[in-house]
Amino acid sequence: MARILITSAIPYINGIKHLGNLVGSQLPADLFARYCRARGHEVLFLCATDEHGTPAELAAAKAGKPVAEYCAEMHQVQAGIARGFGLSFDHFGRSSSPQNHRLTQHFAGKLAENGLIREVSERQVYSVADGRFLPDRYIEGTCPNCGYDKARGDQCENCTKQLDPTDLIDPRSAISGSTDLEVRETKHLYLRQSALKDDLDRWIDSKTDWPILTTSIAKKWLHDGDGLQDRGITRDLDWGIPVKKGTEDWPGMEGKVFYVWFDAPIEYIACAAEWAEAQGLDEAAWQRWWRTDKGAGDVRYVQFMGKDNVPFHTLSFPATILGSGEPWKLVDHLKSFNYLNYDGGQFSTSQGRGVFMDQALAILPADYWRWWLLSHAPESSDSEFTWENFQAAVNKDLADVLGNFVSRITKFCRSKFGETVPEGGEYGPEEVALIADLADRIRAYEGFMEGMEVRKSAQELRAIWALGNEYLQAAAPWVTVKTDPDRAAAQVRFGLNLIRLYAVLSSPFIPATSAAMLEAMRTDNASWPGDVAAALSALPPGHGFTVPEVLFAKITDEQREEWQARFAGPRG
Ligand code: B3M
Ligand code: ZN
Repeated sequence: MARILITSAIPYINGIKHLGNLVGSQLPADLFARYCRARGHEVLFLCATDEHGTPAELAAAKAGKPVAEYCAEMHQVQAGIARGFGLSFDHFGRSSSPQNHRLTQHFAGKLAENGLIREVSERQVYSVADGRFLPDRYIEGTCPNCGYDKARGDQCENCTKQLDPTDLIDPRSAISGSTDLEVRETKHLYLRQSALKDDLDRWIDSKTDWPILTTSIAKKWLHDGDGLQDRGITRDLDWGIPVKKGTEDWPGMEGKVFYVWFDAPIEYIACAAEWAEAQGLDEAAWQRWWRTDKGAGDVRYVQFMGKDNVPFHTLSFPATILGSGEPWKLVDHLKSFNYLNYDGGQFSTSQGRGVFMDQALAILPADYWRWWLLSHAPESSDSEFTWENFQAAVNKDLADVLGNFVSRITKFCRSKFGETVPEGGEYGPEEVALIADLADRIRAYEGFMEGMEVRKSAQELRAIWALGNEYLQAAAPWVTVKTDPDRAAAQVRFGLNLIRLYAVLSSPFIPATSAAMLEAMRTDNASWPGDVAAALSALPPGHGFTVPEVLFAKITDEQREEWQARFAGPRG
């Protein structure tokens, strides 16, 4: 049994996330967390809302609410939707928590003590029309790196380059659209990332098992152009974590807050502290996950995120940790994703384009979405959601293959043997051969799941389901029963045991359906099939079961067309 710390990138508070956000971090993180728990590992799975910075301020202003109130409400909304999708966080925290305030100020203090912070009098964009400085996201313009004309002041969405607002070409205010911008003096703190370049380089080189997508992005920003640049970690905003040196005031920094990307990853740590508090546990309980001097030396830490978040997790956050000089845990494996596109274009929060998490749950149960999204996860390249593809995958994989198998075997048993696992007969060569095939495939499935190869895991699981259908088709107990009822009894017993096995194996992908399958089999034996032969005798003769409701309804052409039309325009 291992101890595994899992974090998903923490979603911005500024609205409900779309399916592209979900599949890029929270959902695959949940898949992995559920799998690790099913294998008996001790897991701490954390996520939170990212509540600071201009996105929060802008969204609160748009909603006409004070920002603290807006964040508290949206946190509840996002938490409810996460539950709806079966995201099994041990804690869903808030980056605005007191724990994160303390830790963020603590890290800043340590970095200053170690000479890694410099104060910079900087010239910053001031909007005359808006009467304020315009930090990062309040400014839009053309990316100096790739020429994209809607780049934001903090990062270009198109090429992922981290930017400073003054880098933008033809800048304009995102609040008013005004181009009447001036550059004025203001004082800020910079994290001397450049001083940590060699440490970061060595650390990334030691991560030989990281996905290429992850290391290539990290290496690019370490070595391209001017290499790793020092980053401003403070902003002229009202909402955020006040700039302090540990618990002490920071002269000259009054009225300023830390930059959202400085405090957001620290929330991964703070979230563990929030979790401990919510569980009534002490400091040691969360520190054993995060401090290598307090027991976290044997923890494996895995992060999940979209590719645009990789530079912050491979460079900025590790710079904070390394620079503190304290024994905090660094990430061991970083799984990153490309983008999911929507029906010939991009999902877009700002343009309301695509399917959002609440809308998805309103039309179909979570498992339909979980299955499609995970089996089409944008791993090696971007992938695309189309309604045709969604309909085809649900109808084939879930309804025809898995659902149909469960329904056929349980209904047939009920009609011939009643609602108990039938007695009589022994497993023969067909069953023994299938056990061997299943064992091979299950070991392959485990390998893919451990390696976080999401699509390959889904393919393997689908193949495992298909083996059951092929078996049933060949065994044909509805024929056998006429001539050899004992043989038919053994076949049906085998089939019913396969349902339990499938429930266990499928639980990371489709947890609600798995639970329904176990309930129908009237068992809470969800133990992982180390010994496949033994697993297929877990339900003994005479064990009662219930024919379940239809597990997956097929999506009709009318439904598909209706949804296609409903989601064609921007979210209303
Ligand atoms: N909130 C960006 C995003 O949701 C950002 C991630 C923070 S991870 C520490 O994609
Ligand atoms: Zn760009």
